[in-house]
Amino acid sequence: MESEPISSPSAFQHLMQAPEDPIIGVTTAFSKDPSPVKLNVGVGAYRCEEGKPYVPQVVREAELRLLNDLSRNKEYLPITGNPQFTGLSAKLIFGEDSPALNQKRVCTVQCLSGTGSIRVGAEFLAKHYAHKTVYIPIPTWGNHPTIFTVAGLEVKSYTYYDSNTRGLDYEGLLRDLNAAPSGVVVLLHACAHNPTGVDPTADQWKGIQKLIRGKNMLPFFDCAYQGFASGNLIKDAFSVRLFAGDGGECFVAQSYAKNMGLYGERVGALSMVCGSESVAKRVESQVKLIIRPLYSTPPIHGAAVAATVLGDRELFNEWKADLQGMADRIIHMRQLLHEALKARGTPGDWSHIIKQIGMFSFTGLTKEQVAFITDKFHIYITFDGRVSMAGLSVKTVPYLAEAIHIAVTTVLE
Ligand code: PLA
Repeated sequence: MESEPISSPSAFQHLMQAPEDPIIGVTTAFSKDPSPVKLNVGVGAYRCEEGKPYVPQVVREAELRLLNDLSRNKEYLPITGNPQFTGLSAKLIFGEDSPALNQKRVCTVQCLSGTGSIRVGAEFLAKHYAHKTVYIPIPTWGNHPTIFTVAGLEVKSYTYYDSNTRGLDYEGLLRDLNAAPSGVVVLLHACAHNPTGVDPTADQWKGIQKLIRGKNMLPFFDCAYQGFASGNLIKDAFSVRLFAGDGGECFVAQSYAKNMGLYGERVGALSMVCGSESVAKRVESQVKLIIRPLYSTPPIHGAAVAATVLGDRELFNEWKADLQGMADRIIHMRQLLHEALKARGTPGDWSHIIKQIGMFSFTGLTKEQVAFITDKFHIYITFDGRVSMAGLSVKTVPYLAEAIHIAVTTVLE
């Protein structure tokens, strides 16, 4: 006979049901939907033309090499991670001939993908930096304010996007950062700004650099899409190299989730460009004290894969070609969606779809229109109207265009 479960009072009775994450929750809802026509363009995850998750061939090759190398073991990595990986990551973002690297002013540590790298950097700043405020763009990736807040920094914002022009509000950005106190931390998206797909031009970056350096602020770059914006790793590192090359200090969080397709492997790095070699050494000793009680040491596998690709000329070249292919496919999806909307005569100017850069299109769809599209068409989009172009294919573009057309023509804004 089965005994009745005993219901005892819980110490957690007072807990409220927490809301789903606005991005990850979209994938959860998508997974539960039984519809055969469902489409997930919420989370930024690259899909191949067949709509399937994509593992680059170089990653498979690197994994095979690692598997066959019987000299490899499973011992703990150092607290700062795989030294081959961190060295190669720093070169990838700062460039082979980077003065900061040559002067040994950079401390790079392996962290848990982009999120973990930003978090470790934020924890470090909350503990050791004189100013406890970070300025983030409006809008920005939804996790940014939370990461900095839980680390103990005060989060303030600066103007970034102009919803009328669907472009950068450069004047607003300069105005807000000018009005901010000297010395504060400023979060910048290195390229392919999420969610807007709007990046400053080279000249605008120089203007931002002048302002930030003039006010002795600390730039903190989130670089989650190197190679995904233009298809070119060097081009996409322009903003970071500009700041790292001017002799000043900056932080850079790198993620290999998107550009190497290593999402769930959690591969990333935090680089702290310091004023001198001796400061960089002390910074490294202190960042270890942050990491050790958090997760002790980072995982081995993903960083070994990335290091194998980055450190082998043949694999590296193959990866570059693959990146170009992924970026080109995304650009093609932009063109197709734009054409499909124009062909339907969908009201509005949709040229921003082809102008925006990177993985996402910030469509301008309202919350209500998104809810309508998800409800009627089983197409999953984040509520801010951001569509992951990397989740589309030649086959699914017309379906999305149709859904957008009907939503825009029937749902009041
Ligand atoms: N920074 C930005 C700007 C991002 O868009 C993301 C991921 C990250 C950092 C962190 O990625 P990582 O920790 O996996 O390296 N943004 C995704 C996924 C792709 C997510 O929200 O977690 C997005 O759909 O916005």
